[in-house]
Amino acid sequence: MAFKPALVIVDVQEDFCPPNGSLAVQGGRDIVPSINELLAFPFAVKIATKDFHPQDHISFASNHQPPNNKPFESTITIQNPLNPEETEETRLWPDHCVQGTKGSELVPELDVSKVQHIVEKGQDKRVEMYSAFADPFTTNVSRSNLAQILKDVGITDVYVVGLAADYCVKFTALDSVKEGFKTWVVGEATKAVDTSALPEVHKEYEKVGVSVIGMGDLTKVK
Ligand code: VGL
Ligand code: ZN
Repeated sequence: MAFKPALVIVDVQEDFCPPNGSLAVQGGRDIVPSINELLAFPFAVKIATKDFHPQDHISFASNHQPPNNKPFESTITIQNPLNPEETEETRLWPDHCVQGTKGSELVPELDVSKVQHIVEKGQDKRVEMYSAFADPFTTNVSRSNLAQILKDVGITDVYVVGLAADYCVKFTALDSVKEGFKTWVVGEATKAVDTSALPEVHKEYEKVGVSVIGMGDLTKVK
């Protein structure tokens, strides 16, 4: 198959960026110049994703009872709504990226004029969905149209950038492999909630064949 690359820009939204984001990732805004550089490259398709939650989303600490409702600290067990025997342990967060709020907007520095599709995710209040493709349950409860967009264009290779490296970027890259795409993460165009988690993330990438590359390693695309 001929090389046909896509750029997937994950969740570069106000709530994930300093100074005012409710779930600000340190240095989150600093990756935007690199992403804009990538947006000038001839990818076959360029997509931006948005975490896009209802106010009553299960991942918000504010929707749970004390004492197990501390943002960044508490974890809860989520049951697959379609199969109660399947469960998932997940972390609680401050309210973030609520549909219709300023915090849910893509940051204005991002050159969205070069993006062809905006994919929203995380709308189902019952499940956490870090991946821009689907929630983590075996019988997916919620799927976005991302896989369909990429398959319709005949994409072979997916380049993932954005926020956050240890959550939505990670799970989007891992699902991209599952969907059959050769998958690359541009390290300089991501930032992590917890930098100390990155060695473990990179090990998971190695296991499934995701390659972490630098801005200088995109000669195939250019
Ligand atoms: C994300 C935490 C909660 C992300 C989304 O975009 O990485 N992290 N929701
Ligand atoms: Zn979220």
